[in-house]
Amino acid sequence: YNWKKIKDYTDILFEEFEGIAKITINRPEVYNAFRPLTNKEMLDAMAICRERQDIRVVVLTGAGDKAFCSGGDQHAKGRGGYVDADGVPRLNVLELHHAIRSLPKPVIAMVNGYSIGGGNVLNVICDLSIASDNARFGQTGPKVGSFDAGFGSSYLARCVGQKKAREIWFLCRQYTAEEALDMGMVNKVVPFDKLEDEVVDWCRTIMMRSPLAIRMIKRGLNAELDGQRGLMEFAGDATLMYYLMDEAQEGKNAFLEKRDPDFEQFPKFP
Ligand code: 2NE
Repeated sequence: YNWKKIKDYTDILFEEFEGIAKITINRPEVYNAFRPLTNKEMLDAMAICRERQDIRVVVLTGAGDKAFCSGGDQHAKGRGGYVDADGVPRLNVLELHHAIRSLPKPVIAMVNGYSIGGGNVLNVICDLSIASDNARFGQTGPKVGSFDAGFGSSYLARCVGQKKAREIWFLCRQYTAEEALDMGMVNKVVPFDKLEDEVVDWCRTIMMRSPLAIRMIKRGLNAELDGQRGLMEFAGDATLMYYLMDEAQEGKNAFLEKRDPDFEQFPKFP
């Protein structure tokens, strides 16, 4: 595939091909663990994906054949969070969780190896997950002094069920790609050398579907878990669609023309 660079970063690669944006965590020496800078760069890339109308699907992956992402970089973990050059402890991966859920376009995890700790939380939060047969999944928090009781637990439980989610977090074991498939943590498993082909194929199929319909489905599925914030985003898109209608234009025009609006002319559906 003819991936073209969108922007230069330190910790990630950001490329595009035929409407697909690919964000690759590029820290193979630490199995693609993230530090605050990595998350800051992924957030910047996600913001570009949101703005650019020609980007229809986003793929998240890791560099190399060993790991998708091994979670927070343990070398950067200080007191109170992960620490970069500025010395401030942060947990800004949570902002990335929100960006993935809030992006009105599908985000697909292309899981090319270990999907561990906060890395597996990213896999879980993506809308769809396609894994290579060498991938291994698991949470490590209670073993290494961490936990994600947010989407990393609640949405995981929506995917695999409450009992399995508790097992995954309480025991901190690893699971094969086939086990992850069986429990609903990924959508499909393919041989490693077919992984990108499969993901591009899924992206191409999605891009033949109605973007607005997919956007509303994502909003609706999110809203169930996201409470008032989810409803706000669902409602925001309802407003977007209302603004596309003559009825909304009439209200604005009447104000600007200093007359009463004529809403009688519009259909009232049963
Ligand atoms: C991923 C795993 C299971 C791989 O094991 P193995 O034996 O195949 O490889 P190895 O030798 O452990 O790792 C290869 C290199 O990558 C580094 C290692 O230190 C090693 O480097 P060298 O010693 O050869 O120089 N590496 C791997 N993961 C790293 C990490 N997360 N940070 C820094 N360096 C890392 C095995 O490596 C593993 O279990 N990794 C740790 C996974 C982990 O516990 N992640 C953090 C969980 S907490 C978290 O992510 C989190 C959260 O729970 C809530 C909010 C935010 C974050």
